[in-house]
Amino acid sequence: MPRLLVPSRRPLLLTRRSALLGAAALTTSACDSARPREGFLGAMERVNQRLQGALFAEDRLAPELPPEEATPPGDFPQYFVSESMPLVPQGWALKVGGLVERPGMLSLEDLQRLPRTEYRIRHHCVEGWSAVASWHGVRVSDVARYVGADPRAGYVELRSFDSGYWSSWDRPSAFHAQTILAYGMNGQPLSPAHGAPLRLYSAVKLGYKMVKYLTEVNFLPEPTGGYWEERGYEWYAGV
Ligand SMILES: Nc1nc2c(c(=O)[nH]1)N[C@H]1C(S)=C(S)[C@@H](COP(=O)(O)O)O[C@H]1N2
Ligand SMILES: [Mo]
Repeated sequence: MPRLLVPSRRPLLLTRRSALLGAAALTTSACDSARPREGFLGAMERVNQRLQGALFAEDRLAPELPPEEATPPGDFPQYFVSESMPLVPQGWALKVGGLVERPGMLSLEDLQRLPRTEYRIRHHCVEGWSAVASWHGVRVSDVARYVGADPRAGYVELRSFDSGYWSSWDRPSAFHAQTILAYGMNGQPLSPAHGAPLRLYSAVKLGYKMVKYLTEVNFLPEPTGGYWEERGYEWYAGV
């Protein structure tokens, strides 16, 4: 069972996307889906990926929100599948691999030396809640350039130390200007509840695509699945 801590005062926003994507999810608890498993990238998923991918505008930025819109930090829901708070493994560093010229381990300091990007936007969980915070970190596209990711790597896979949580993304979404490996939230270092030491954050996908507690990023020629994606949730999951 996924954990959703701090359930108080969470805004139940039924957005168009959650109405479309979350119908099944909303009838069950949390991100647990009653939707029959279609298998990863089944026929419907492929059609969906093509349609949504074709509609995706690489240069379109999600509107940034003013500080007044921020959800009080304690009210921002904290959501992870582990039974207890996932704690940072000793000697943590991010493993970067796949089709890259310079595979290897990047420490938090290495990542923090790369250009910093920060924005305040609204988060949309498929379950129906949304919340606003500012996030800072390094763009996936900047990391890709740093390690020399091959243009044939059309997909990016992200893995976590939280009960094997993971996801994979199409390259245009992963390389969007508002998709970052975040090491901070609301001007502070990431808290354990929100994915310390490093998580994915983005303006262009639903919450479950933003892998927290990162351990590994792989630039791959093929899409792989994901934790919720293998449990019936949509793979593309654009907002
Ligand atoms: N490792 C990991 N990442 C995860 C999850 C998780 O359970 N484990 N939950 C996802 C879901 S469903 C959402 S909505 C967001 C929640 O992020 P938050 O806890 O910072 O609000 O994280 C996503 N990333
Ligand atoms: Mo979510």
